[in-house]
Amino acid sequence: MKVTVVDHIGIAVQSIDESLKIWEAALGIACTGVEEVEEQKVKTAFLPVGDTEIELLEGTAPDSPVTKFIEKKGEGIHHIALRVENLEETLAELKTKGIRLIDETPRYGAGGARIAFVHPKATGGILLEISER
Ligand code: CMX
Repeated sequence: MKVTVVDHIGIAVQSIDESLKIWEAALGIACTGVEEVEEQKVKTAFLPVGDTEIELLEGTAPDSPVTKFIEKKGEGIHHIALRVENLEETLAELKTKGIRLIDETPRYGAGGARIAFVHPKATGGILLEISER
């Protein structure tokens, strides 16, 4: 497997509109788009910084992973996404190494990426997204 870049850092927020007052208005990082990913029950806002992005995540349902995360831990860093060259190969390799995966096959993520999650229990408490785009 080959990790090429930190694709994005996902931040769980109560309200994207409120958070943009800090990330966009105060810090001057332009938001290039907002997208709802129905399957994940989240609304996402993208704020590119150099080769990577800040991704603001707002839950769209009470059982959204992001809504549940905020209820339990409060707003904050929700996941780190690493981009790889070949997602299927990477997942097969991680499985062989006994790493607990949430997704054994890729699914659709924001921004047209193919993604899969590694369980936080396998990574010392960090929810890891592996993405290919
Ligand atoms: N980071 C670190 N730990 C997390 C976590 C996160 N984002 N979300 C949950 N956890 C921890 C919990 O604190 C809990 O730990 P303890 O057992 O020590 O208390 C454990 O994982 C289980 O959490 P839970 O609240 O019982 O929730 P679930 O097991 O139902 O779900 C998880 C947890 C990670 C499997 C689920 O949130 C998931 O499948 N996430 C992947 C999908 C996702 O997050 N999508 C949103 C982003 C989409 C996008 O970027 O496109």
